[in-house]
Amino acid sequence: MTIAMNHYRSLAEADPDIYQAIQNETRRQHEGLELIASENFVSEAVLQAAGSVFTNKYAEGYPGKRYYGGCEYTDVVENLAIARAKELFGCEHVNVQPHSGSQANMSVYLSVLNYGDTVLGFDLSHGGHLTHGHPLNFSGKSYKIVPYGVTKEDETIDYDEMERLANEHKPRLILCGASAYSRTIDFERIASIARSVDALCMADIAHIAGLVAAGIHPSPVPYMDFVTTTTHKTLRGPRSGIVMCKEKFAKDLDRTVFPGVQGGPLVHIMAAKAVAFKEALQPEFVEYQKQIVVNAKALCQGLAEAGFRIVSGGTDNHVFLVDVFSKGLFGKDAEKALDAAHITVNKNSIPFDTNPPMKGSGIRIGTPAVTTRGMGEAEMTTIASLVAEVLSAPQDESVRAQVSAKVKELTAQFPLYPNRLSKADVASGD
Ligand code: DSN
Repeated sequence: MTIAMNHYRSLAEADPDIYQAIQNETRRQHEGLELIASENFVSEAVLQAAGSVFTNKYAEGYPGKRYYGGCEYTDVVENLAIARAKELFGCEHVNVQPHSGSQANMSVYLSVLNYGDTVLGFDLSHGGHLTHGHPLNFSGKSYKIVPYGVTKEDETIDYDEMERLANEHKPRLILCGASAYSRTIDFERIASIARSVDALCMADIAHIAGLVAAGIHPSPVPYMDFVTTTTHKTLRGPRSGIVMCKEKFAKDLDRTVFPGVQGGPLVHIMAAKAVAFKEALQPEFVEYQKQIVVNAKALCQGLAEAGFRIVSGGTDNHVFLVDVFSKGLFGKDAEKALDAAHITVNKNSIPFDTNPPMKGSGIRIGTPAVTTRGMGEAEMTTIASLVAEVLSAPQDESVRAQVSAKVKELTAQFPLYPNRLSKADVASGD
């Protein structure tokens, strides 16, 4: 009896340490300015689905073909996630089981490549991703990676060089997509380069998936053999991934995701993905994505006016890189100073960086999270001046304290998770 009773205690009662950490994190998210380009704030509905009893369920297999009983409601969830993702992106086939973007990418590679095959991938130090061939990642260890990058002149993707490399190396796969690239990607051109050398092509749209879904960035889906994405960045779903592909690759892809790469899917997270896809199909989502870009341009312009060099001179999407080393600062120190003022960014290498990645010459700034809170261009101008104030005196604790107070004032006007926040306030004793 006691065992069963204890099982249903609230988190606050059962584990005050973890409860307190969650409350503190709720407050941290509310009180700070979140400018990490890959982060966002999911809706209450997505949070509820992610925290649901589906976490209890094993469901290896696919709808209608499971290795476990009791999957009737899991099938409802997975079928809805599939149908909604197809409607959202207009893809022929989608697998909604990958736990993450890395596993989504791994599933594509393992379904069409042999170890040692040649792959063209966007250089991490020019804005690419770890799983697109970094030497320390499984991708770089498993395949012969030929990196392409951006031009020195305008810091945009060097498509001519990509074409030259494709002709020289005859890759089996050309990868595109980025983690720190602020310009529109010409997916059609990349796919045509791939076709010209008989290579397959894959776009990883983790960062821009929301923009693509809303029609703000051209979609790679008509052109690419595979499109992968995480679901938690601009798409504003739970932390997870999906893979889309042309029908002819569907069977191999599904077999690679399960049982090739993963065991049981995270059904609670598939449920949360389904909820996020439904949200992304609403007209408000298009408005939200438009505002993300308007905000990024405004914030970028504010920082340029404050004298910072912006990589490639601006942004077409949700993210941009600020070359803080042009003002004598390492990205690492800029990140630390801003963190102390409750403005969260991440240090980032810039193309042709002369500093090591752990120091970095840049910081990466993105607007998905602040836009979710309802902030607009006026707030972006304010944020630009707050960032500039901190970075003009990065060691000055009084500046940090002043900016921190202004950040708190600003964020108080845009409450985040109000239902959860009041509990967080009570828990902190404020
Ligand atoms: N680590 C992610 C980012 O911050 O962009 C990419 O997976």
